[in-house]
Amino acid sequence: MELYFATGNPHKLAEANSILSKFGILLKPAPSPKIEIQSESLEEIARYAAEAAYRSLGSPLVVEDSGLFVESLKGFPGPYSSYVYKTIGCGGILRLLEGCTDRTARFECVVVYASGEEMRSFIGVTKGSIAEAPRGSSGFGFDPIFISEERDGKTFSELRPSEKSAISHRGRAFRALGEWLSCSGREHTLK
Ligand code: ITT
Repeated sequence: MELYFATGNPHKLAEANSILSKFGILLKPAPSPKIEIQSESLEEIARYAAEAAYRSLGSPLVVEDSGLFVESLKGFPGPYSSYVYKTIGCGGILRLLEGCTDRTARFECVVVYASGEEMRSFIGVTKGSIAEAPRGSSGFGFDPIFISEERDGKTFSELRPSEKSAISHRGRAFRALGEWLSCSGREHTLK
C-alpha cells in the first residue's frame, strides 16, 4: 500500500515510514508542498492542508501537523512550533524558561488521511518536560530539549530512533493510522 505524504520535513517522512513499514505501508513524498494556514488548532491546520493536497494530487494521502506545548508558556509554541524553531530555536525556549520551575511540556501530532471518499484524523500525544540544557545528537527540532516522562530522564535526542517512535506523539498517531488502514483492509496505489 502506497500513499503520498505532503510534508517539507524529511525527518517526519523518515519517522513515519519506519512506523508504517510494519503495516506494509510506504509513504512517498508528495510533489506539491503542504499548504499551511494559521490556526490555534493542529487538526484544523492538518485538515485544511489535506484537503488542498487532495485537490491537487487526486490520490490518497496523509498530512501531519505537530507541535511542542510548554505549560508555563500557556502552550507556546504549539501550532507555531515550526516558525519558532526556525527563529529562536531550542536556545530561545530555554531562555524563555530561565528561572522557571514548572518545565512541563508535551508534543502533539495530528495525522490526517484523505482520499476521495473520506477524511480521518489520528492524534498522538507524549508528555514530558523541558531540559535545563540540550542533550543528545539524534532526531530533529526540539528533540535535544524534550525529556519524555516515559524514559528515565533522557531527551528524545538521546534515544535511538526506534525508542523515540515507540513513545512519541508521531509514533502514536501513525500507528493509529496504520491500524485503521490495516483493519479496514484498504488498498491504495499511487496514480
Ligand atoms: P511540514 O509542515 O512541512 O510537515 P514542519 O517541520 O514545518 O513540516 P509542522 O508545521 O508540523 O512541521 O511543525 C512542527 C514543528 O514542531 C517542527 O518543525 C519541529 O520544530 C517541532 N516538532 C514536531 N515534532 C517534533 C519531534 O518529533 N521532535 C522535535 N521537534 C518536533
